[in-house]
Amino acid sequence: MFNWKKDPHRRLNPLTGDWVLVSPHRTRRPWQGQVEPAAAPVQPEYDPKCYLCPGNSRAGGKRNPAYRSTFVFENDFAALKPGTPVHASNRGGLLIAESEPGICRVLCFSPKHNLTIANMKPPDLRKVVDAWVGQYLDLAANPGIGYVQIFENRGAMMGASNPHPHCQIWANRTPPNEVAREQASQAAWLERRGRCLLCEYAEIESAKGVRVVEENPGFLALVPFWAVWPFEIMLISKRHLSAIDRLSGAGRSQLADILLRVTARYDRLFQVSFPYTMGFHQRPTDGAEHPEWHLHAHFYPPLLRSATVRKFMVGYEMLAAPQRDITPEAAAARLRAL
Ligand code: H2U
Ligand code: ZN
Repeated sequence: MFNWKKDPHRRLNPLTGDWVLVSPHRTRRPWQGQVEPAAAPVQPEYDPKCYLCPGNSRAGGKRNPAYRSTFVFENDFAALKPGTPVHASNRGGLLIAESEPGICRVLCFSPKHNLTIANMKPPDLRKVVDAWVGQYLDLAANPGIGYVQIFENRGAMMGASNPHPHCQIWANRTPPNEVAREQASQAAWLERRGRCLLCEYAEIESAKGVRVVEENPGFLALVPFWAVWPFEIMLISKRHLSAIDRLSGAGRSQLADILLRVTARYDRLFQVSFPYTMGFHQRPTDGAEHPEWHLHAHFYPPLLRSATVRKFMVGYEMLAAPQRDITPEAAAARLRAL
């Protein structure tokens, strides 16, 4: 008899079409590999050397205003530039390239250098949600922008260049790979079943409850059935909304609330400020209605079994398929129990 808790199996991610290998019996193997530094140093509320603190000079030479809430600026080292000349080339169907215009911004969540989402006040985090909506709409109004990716790299382990609470916004012409794959899956599902993929998925998870970690009237936070990262979490809007601009005032506060709950749980898991990459997936900004799109966010945290042992995506994962040991159900149970 097949046992989900013990027997190796693979699970399908219906959003991307990828399979993940689940090997629950491997959790007991010893670890003699790399160990991460235990805890980041305690930060001051204001750091005179921080590029993002109010009133300080940035690396590009510009000076930040004495901001008191959120603050947005154009990334001084933008990966995408608005005036990129048009170009497309194709050699034999193998060497294919095209120019990619876009805009990159940085959004500081708070003037306080030592905060993280997990310890912000709900009304202050609501202002961050309002800023995300404002940026989404502002960038969407640009006819050259087809997709707006909002993401936060939290913690040095995830490559964040600075502990000051902030996120990045990269907006470009073409929906990027992950978004394009999710869009194709959601569109095909809607076409085939006449319903939204994530609406149906959220119903299944709500009814079962085994992978749900947190919820409020607007959002469900769960470890997806197909999670790759050990403590991966997906936030799903309970209502069918294509993007954050469709959230009501209450919906924006519910988003702030679920973000606080999830990040606070993460911080309690290994008693450290939990590193992760988080970002929203939502309706492309090409002007179409996109009924297939269902607003959601992914949290991809690297920690595996303690504050100092992280998951590496190498070896089999680079060459073949992602793999996990602890089951998504076990991960959800641990997060729920905190
Ligand atoms: P990350 O911590 O996720 O790397 O985001 C910080 C961004 O801030 C990064 O993209 C930008 C970097 O280019 N930045 C500036 O635009 N100006 C600065 O003075 C420092 C950092
Ligand atoms: Zn700072």
